[in-house]
Amino acid sequence: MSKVTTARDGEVLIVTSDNPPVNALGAAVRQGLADAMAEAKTDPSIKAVVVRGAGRTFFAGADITEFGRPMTGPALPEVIDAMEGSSVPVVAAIHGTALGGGLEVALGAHYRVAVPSAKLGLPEVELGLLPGAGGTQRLPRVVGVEAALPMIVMGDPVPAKRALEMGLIDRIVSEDKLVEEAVAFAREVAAKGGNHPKASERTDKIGGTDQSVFNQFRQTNARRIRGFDAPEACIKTVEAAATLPFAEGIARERELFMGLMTGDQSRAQRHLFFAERAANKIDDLPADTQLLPIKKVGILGAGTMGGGIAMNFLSAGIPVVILEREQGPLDKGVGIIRRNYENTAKKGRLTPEKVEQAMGMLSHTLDYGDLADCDLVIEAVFELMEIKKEVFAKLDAVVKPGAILASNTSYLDIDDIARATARPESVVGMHFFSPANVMKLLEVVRGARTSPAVLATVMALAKKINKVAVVSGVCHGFIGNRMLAKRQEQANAMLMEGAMPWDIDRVMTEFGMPMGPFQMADLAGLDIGYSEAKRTGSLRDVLVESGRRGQKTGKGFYDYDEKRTATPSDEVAGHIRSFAEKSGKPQRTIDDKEILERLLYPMVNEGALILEEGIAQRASDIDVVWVYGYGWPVYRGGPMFWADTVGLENVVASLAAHRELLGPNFKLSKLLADKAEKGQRFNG
Ligand code: 3H9
Repeated sequence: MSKVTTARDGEVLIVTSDNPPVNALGAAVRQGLADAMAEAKTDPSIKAVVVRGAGRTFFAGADITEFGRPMTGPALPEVIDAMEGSSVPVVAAIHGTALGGGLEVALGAHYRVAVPSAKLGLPEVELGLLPGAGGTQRLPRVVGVEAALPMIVMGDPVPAKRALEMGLIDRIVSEDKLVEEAVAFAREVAAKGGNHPKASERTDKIGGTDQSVFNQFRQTNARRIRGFDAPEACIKTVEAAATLPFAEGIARERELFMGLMTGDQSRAQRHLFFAERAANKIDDLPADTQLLPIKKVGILGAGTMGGGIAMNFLSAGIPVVILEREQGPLDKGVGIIRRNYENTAKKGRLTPEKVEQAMGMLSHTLDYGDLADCDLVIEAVFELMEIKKEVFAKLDAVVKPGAILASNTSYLDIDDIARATARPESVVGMHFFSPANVMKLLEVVRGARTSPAVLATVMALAKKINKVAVVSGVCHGFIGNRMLAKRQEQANAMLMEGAMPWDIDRVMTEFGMPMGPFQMADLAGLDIGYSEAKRTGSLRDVLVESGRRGQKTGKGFYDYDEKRTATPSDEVAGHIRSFAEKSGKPQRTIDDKEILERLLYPMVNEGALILEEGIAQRASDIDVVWVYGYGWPVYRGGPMFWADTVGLENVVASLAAHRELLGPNFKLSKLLADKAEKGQRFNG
């Protein structure tokens, strides 16, 4: 059946696209729209056209799966031009999300109506692109440059109400009467006659644009767009809209769009779009797996981690009971949760009612018995196997049968923990990343006996609390921390060969990471895991013992001023030189290229081992872990995708060249070596 059908309501032609799940504008849809416009042109009895989407949404954009492949069918800009050129009025009837090419279609229509719940946006920038079907030229003409910039450059969508205020839509219609009211609107405008507004011909909102707007926008958003190519290209197209005739602006849009489309950044960002969605799928779960109801969640530990975890559920409307051992820490933890919500409200991102709503769903206790009726309990207690086992045995005794018992451990063996219970099938790892109410990643650790229902439930729950979940098998540190350890090993090794922490951190931040390994250590605190009993006299021990415990003490690997600005420390440099001397390693200047390769290629190799061992389901899952859990630059697509772009043969050659320096435990992944030899990639 055709993806686009037409029907008549009197003199109005109703054009309906039905391309589930999101009405992407693939070749067949574009052809169908073009045919419908031809029908309207040739049939004089048609006095107006309404374009709409069947199912859950208006068009959510171009079909991203077609990108990078040869084009078939009419191009989207041609279809949109045909709509705008129609002599009878065209009305876009919007519900769901009019995104990207979808909003560009709507901008090609002469009029737009939307239901109150609709959202409109141009998110192409998140795919490393810019709107390439006239959106960069039409949107500023319809809403003005200042309103268009955040939509095009940051990809911020707007709800229907705001769209009406800014002139992006002409009318809000009833939620359940979209078609009827759109048809009535079409009749109204057809009856009025005259010229119907064409976005491409409007100049009323862009004439006399103050050029300083663009630089101001660049400055305000400098931090968010650092390293990305697409935002600057987006700004340039809006500048073109404000200064050039429409046709020249379109030519500029096309040129910049093609540049981005064929570049590595957009390829990386498109990869992540599909990687994120693939990560939520578990290949070997039976399709008919039933989800368990999660109506109440228990959290053990009201510290930073427990509190952050609790907030995820509260914000999603799921009641939480939080347990601590003593009243003091419990009160403190609950107080911090409230303060976090209130701070968000102060910034205008939450209403005071929502704060009270969330806090109203939080109860707290010192008594394990109060967890009995929870459907899921997550422990966030001290990271020590003995303690975890004790806690799980207790939970197993009091929490109702069938309830899920989850551990937030970042390293420990989930199977070992599960053995402390009589319900290993209900035990799973839920590894949140700090701050847990902010970071998007959730590593879901699948134990040997975790049941399909438990896994599927936790994956679905992750979506509900707005996390990106990735499944990991059991191993020390799971996917993320196991790879991180390899980077840290090399960072430490290079200190003994002549590099300084600031050299290493700089290479990482220039690569696009939010911070390097030593900046990260200072932030976390150098004394994490330090105890006098376990001291080995390492560099880290010496720094801790000289009061350098990290940012919180104003000094760690770096010295910090009161604004927490870091400067390299002479004292630390002195300690490092004396350790390096004692190590007997030859001292040399290590260039940036070697630093980068030695930090990141062993991580890629570890990722390959993780795949080989079946710990991760797919290479793209590893990419998702690193982007959402560790701030790997989105425009580099994650470590495995990045390794593909570098060329796996180059990764293997560099690992071989540095073999001696990688330490006695280094093991080259067979998978990596094989793929390199065959000229293959991890991703596709
Ligand atoms: C563009 O328009 C370029 C133009 O300017 C120029 C052209 C010349 N294409 O996210 P979900 C799939 S660029 C193909 O889980 P939700 C998705 O992979 C585009 N497939 O649902 C998934 O498949 P699967 C600009 C797409 O309800 C399924 O649909 N537009 C597309 O959580 C369900 O998706 C965008 O960037 C697509 N465009 O969220 C919007 N979109 O089931 C991208 C989705 O096999 N899309 N799929 O895993 C979204 O933001 C969300 O999907 C949306 C729904 C909000 C629409």
